[in-house]
Amino acid sequence: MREYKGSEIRNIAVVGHGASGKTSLVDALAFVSGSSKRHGSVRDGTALTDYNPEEIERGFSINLGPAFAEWQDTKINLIDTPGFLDFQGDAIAGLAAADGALCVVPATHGVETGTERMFREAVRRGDPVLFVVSMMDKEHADFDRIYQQIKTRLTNKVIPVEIPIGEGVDFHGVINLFTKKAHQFKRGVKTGEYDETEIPAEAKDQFDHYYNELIESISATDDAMLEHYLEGAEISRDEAIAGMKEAMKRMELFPLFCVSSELNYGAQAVLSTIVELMPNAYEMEELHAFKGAEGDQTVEIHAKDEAPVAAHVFKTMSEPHVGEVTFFRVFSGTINNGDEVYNATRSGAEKLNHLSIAQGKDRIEVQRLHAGDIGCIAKLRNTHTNDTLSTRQHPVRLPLITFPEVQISMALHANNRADEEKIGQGLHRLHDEDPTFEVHYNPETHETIVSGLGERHLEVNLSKLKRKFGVTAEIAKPKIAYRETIKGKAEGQGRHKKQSGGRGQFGDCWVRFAPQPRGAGYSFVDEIVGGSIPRQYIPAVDKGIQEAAVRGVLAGYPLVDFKAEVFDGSYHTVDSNEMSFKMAGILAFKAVAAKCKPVLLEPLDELEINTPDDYMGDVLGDLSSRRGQILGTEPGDSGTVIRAVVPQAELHGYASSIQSMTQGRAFFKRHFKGYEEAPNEVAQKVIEEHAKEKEEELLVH
Ligand SMILES: Nc1nc2c(ncn2[C@@H]2O[C@H](COP(=O)(O)OP(=O)(O)OP(=O)(O)O)[C@@H](O)[C@H]2O)c(=O)[nH]1
Ligand SMILES: [Mg+2]
Repeated sequence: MREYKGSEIRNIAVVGHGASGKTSLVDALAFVSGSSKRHGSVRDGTALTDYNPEEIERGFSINLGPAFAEWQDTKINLIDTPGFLDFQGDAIAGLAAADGALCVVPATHGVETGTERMFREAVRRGDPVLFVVSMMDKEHADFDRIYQQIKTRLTNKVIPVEIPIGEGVDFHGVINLFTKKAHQFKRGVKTGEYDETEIPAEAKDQFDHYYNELIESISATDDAMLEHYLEGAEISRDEAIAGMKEAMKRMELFPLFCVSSELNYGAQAVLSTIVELMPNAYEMEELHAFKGAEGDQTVEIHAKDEAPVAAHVFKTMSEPHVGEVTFFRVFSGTINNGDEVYNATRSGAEKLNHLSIAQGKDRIEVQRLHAGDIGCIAKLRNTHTNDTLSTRQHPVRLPLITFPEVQISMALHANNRADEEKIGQGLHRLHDEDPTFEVHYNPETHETIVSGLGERHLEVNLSKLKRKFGVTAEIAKPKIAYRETIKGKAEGQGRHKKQSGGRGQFGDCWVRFAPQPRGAGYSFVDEIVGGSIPRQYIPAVDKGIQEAAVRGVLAGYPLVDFKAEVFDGSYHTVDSNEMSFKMAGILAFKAVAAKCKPVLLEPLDELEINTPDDYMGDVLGDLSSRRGQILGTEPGDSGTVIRAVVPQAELHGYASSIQSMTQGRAFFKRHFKGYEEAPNEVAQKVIEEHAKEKEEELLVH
């Protein structure tokens, strides 16, 4: 393969709703260009970019998939992205590595929530977007309907540049409005070959209609051209294309194309359009002027071969036998095979042996990557997603990709206790590979908690854990980390006396407990006067109280936010020791805490929910059925933002329930807010459950 300069490269992320035909389109584009030798299919498990066993088994994309198509002296880097919400992290990462997006909308289902979300994300980044209506060969395919839908639901700046000849089973050609030519595909062959013809007579009216609309739209984005047009002058093809390209960069126009990836119809036209209309990596600089950090200084990053190297890691994937593969986008400088680079994020050197580019699962070694290109490398020592590779002289850190926040959490239990360590390592590796998959240990409930974007996301990670690390685990509803506290004051005695043969044990203390404000924790005050307890034993009383407090008095949960004062006691010159005073502390806790009106505290989360207004009523109603307290509502980007505080115990399954309530259009962030007293009926239930568990434990032992 020859070397490509930034001006000869296009970096394109392929985005859209789940099952919209993205993977099939990438396969078709790479195939018709000749860069991929085989026309793969998602259905057969042979698609170029769905090569992971988890993807083949399920028939949808999970990881972003790298591919390329060499076309018209240009290398088009294609990043296939997953459409399902659960794997959105990789779609965001794919966009971050690209300079523009193909937004795929199926001719049958049209615009869905995933289309909307990814289109908005691309626009938010300032990327030019090209719409592709996919699956034109399918029954009920309807180009016009999809065009209107995109117009009303996504943007009224969408404009067809290509129109189909025939639809559904009759789909057999496309008319390009710029070239004013038709491509009539050869029936019975699936390689996308066509005859270029004049516009067929039966399509003339349709052509005229769309052609005028296109030229009018382009002219409207440029004053000089508009004047020209209004004077009745002919707008040339080159003028129209140049105008379109500029308008796309400013997001004033979004062209629309149509294809059938199954038949490879229309794929060549999409490739040519990417070359012609999408900005190259150098041109993108004016749009995505990048800044990085060198120490505390902000530095500009230029897409220039002679500038210092700065490459951003947008994905890592670990595979058995291969190790970790790191995917990066070169934002500036030139990288040569064998170069040593510096990971400024982790302050470590890395050697780039076997510098490669990826075509699906295959890696092709290259000698050099120029500014603007995308590459990959296996077996780096310590480099992870979101790190920047640069040089020791200019240790730059590029801005981080902001990944979506986790939506659900579950407890993970190893099927086999002996596997626990391996599972821990595996989970951390999976997190490195996918930052939206998080792992932490909850010391209060003694559970390993895995969090992600949805149930499917966690399920897939369990499969990866099994395949890559050979260990199995199950997930279950996580335990709630309740706590206890006291509402009243009381005092009492803890007296420990034991006489068993030789030397005895004796410790005796009087303590007073009082509530402290929420979050204040525990404090201990020594009020002993006159040495009724010798100095050296007082810390033991404190220790005893703290140890007993961990197990609470109501339901076995830690008792928090109280003050303990030790104000009297007695001792024995021979039998007293630290151990006996610790026991006295434990006994004092049990005696006194129970008298201080103990109550159960439950953990609460604060939610920030973004919902389209149509679903406001449902979302609010549901929150109140979950004992939610609404803090306020305000207008948001796409509807209303609701802020609410909801007990964690009521939030299990919230992510899926809000998805189904709002047809996947709402999203939320959730973070721990604090503890509050649980209502009586909730507390009673928890206390009863604890009593039952204890009883069962006693029966077992
Ligand atoms: N008839 C027909 N079927 C298609 C076409 N494109 C895709 N399909 C089928 O539609 C289904 C979904 O296609 P994919 O390419 O996997 O869609 P995707 O957008 O990558 O889906 P996710 O990875 O889940 O986001 C598969 O069964 C494809 O075989 C097409 O042009 N014509
Ligand atoms: Mg896919």
